[in-house]
Amino acid sequence: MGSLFVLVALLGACSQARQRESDASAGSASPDAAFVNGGDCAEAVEPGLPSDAGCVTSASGGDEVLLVYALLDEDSKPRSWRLRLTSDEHDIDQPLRAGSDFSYPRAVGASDVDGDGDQEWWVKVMDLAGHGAPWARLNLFFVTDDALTPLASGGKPLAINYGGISRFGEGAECKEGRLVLLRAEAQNPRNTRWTVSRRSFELRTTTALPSSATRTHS
Ligand SMILES: [Ca+2]
Repeated sequence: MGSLFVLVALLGACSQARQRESDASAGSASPDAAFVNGGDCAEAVEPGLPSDAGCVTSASGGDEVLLVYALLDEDSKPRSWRLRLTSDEHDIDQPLRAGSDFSYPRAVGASDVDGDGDQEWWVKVMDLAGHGAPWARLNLFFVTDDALTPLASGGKPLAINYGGISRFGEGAECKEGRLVLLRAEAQNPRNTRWTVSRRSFELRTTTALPSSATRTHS
């Protein structure tokens, strides 16, 4: 149970067949991102971005491209973050309320979570530390009118955690039109007994409604 598993669950199982294998950045953070949390930002080279933009990551799906980028201060550090979605249909550029001095947001990938044929967008909004391993929190953005709107539950963006070590992991999957948040935890020192919890949500446009919660032991 590791981060590879949960990433596959997020970006594989939630994707429809039309997501192209050739989309180099779909399914993962941009491999060429030349910055680290808390570090200096390289200036943006992508066309159409402000002159003070930097720390750019991208994801693509079909003809759509999502950029996550920062507006930089005079020390090449982020002072705010933005999302930009471009395609034949969309030209959206808006604030992204995420990020801190030690946690820089990134574009992660695209998948059609609700099965309506339109892409939704995974964005890492926070880095977490747990069990000595990197952990991350994602939000899922839907394209609504001329905006990117995060999937929400209880009036807040739904936190979708992923990460893992040999005996504990979190992730998500799509199952029968629902988004399911997963957590698995070993119950003995040899990792031969596990408890897996599943919290299932129905998707109503951009609202995630809790529908069931189960816990199984194996
Ligand atoms: Ca969709």
